[in-house]
Amino acid sequence: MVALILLFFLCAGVSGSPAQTRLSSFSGEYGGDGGDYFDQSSNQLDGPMTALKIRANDRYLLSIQVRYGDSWSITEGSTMGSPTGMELYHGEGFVQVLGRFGSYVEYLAFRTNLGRVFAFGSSSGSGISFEAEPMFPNTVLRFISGRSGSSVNALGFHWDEDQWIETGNQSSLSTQPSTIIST
Ligand code: MMA
Repeated sequence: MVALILLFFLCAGVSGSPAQTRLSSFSGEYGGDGGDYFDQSSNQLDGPMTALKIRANDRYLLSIQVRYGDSWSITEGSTMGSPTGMELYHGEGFVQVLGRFGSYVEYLAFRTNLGRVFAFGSSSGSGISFEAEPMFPNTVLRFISGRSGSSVNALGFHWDEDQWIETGNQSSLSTQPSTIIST
């Protein structure tokens, strides 16, 4: 009987918490199946995304490196030549990624909750276009996964809450197309 009562409370504890909503979602994977799989989920422990460094040639992305809090991830792809970078403000996060891919990731344009857009790679080409957005409002890009070798074969985008992000006005911003800043 004691065991039954215990079981009841255990089950109630698991199923009776409707307030605990899931806010994470995934977009992707966009790209080809070459290279090796990588996953930066554990980099989230260093903090939210704060900066990007990307290398690209005139056809596709050669590398991607992400800063989480104050710590840079390892470089996925090639480390030859100099990357182009961008930094987020405190309280700013990515709310949309537009891109194009074939066997490699060819183009990426990151849009933030403040409406800023940062584009990398060649904006024209024959690849397949994609538009990645979080499923839940007021969530942002928390980490990436994908496939890489000597270049960036594929990317996936993992969205979730970020305690530092200003919430409440994301939907009004997300309908506004913004200028693409070429890098
Ligand atoms: C390597 C290898 C491939 C991958 C390319 C581009 C040069 O080959 O990892 O599988 O497609 O790099 O990343």
